[in-house]
Amino acid sequence: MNYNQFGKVSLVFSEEVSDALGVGKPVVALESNVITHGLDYPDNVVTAKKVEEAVRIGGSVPATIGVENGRILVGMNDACIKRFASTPDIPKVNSRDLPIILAKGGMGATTVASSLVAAELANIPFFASAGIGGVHRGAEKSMDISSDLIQFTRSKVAVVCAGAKNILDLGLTMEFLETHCVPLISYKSDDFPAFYCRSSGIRSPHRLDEERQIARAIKFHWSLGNNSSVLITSPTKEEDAIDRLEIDAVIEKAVINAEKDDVRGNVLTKYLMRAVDEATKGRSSKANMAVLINTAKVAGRLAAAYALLRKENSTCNHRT
Ligand code: PSU
Ligand code: MN
Repeated sequence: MNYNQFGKVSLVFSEEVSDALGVGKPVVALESNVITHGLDYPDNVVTAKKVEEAVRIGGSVPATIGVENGRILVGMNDACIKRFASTPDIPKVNSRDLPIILAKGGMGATTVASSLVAAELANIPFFASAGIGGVHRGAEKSMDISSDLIQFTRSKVAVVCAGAKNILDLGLTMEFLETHCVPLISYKSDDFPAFYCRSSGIRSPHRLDEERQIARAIKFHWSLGNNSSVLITSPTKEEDAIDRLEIDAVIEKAVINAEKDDVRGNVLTKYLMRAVDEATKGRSSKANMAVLINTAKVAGRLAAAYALLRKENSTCNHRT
């Protein structure tokens, strides 16, 4: 072991991401847990590439995050995405697990939480994930609150998502965000979305319809001295959405079954998502893909708007 490197985190940038960061082009970080645990092979490869393409269409460069050989990858090429998508048993790595995986020198699929840690280290202020983790139903007893939420209170990264799946307690999830002063902005919608449902039925605290205004709000949050995230939600398109009542009934059954089967801890999220996929006979996986792609496109646009604002501001400051 090279002790000169003791405890030093290695970030391995893809060429595309490194070039983009070098010239100040907007970059959007993406998680890899959705590739390894959210979808099956080979759908996961196809989807991961479509998500990356959607970020590019939005005007930014995608940087899929993962851990390989104890190093943090910032940006994956096609071969790398395929490796993550097809290697069995890559562990799900949240912020708690990250230092241990780095010490072991292994592979790891990063959740929203650990991807934010990596994005911040890599100086990438934008991240996209269709569905964030949140407060689980029954959390008053289980205390199962996703570390994604805790990480939002610690990482200066703007997070674009389609809300969270209704497998969670979305009301409590929003309460948590408010308590911890994490701004929540809903883009072009009044309500907090619930992944493939355009509305969770819960009103969002803020709606903004202009990308530039969202970019300004993000900048203000950090100018005010906050070292935390800003959450931006964007609902899936009307034609791709699933009716909330239909999904709610399925989820309620899945939650009861999870309790019966004694499923808890970090495997619960996957268990519930799979149960919904099965009950809707693949309809939800199709809707799933649409949400992932739409969120990535919106994130690409918002990151571009933010980068433009930052550039204008720095040229303006030079002149004065
Ligand atoms: N929600 C989804 N799809 C996902 C996840 C959440 O709709 O794939 C994944 C993400 O990687 C998220 C993680 O960061 O689950 C949260 O897991 P937990 O609830 O164990 O913190
Ligand atoms: Mn959990």
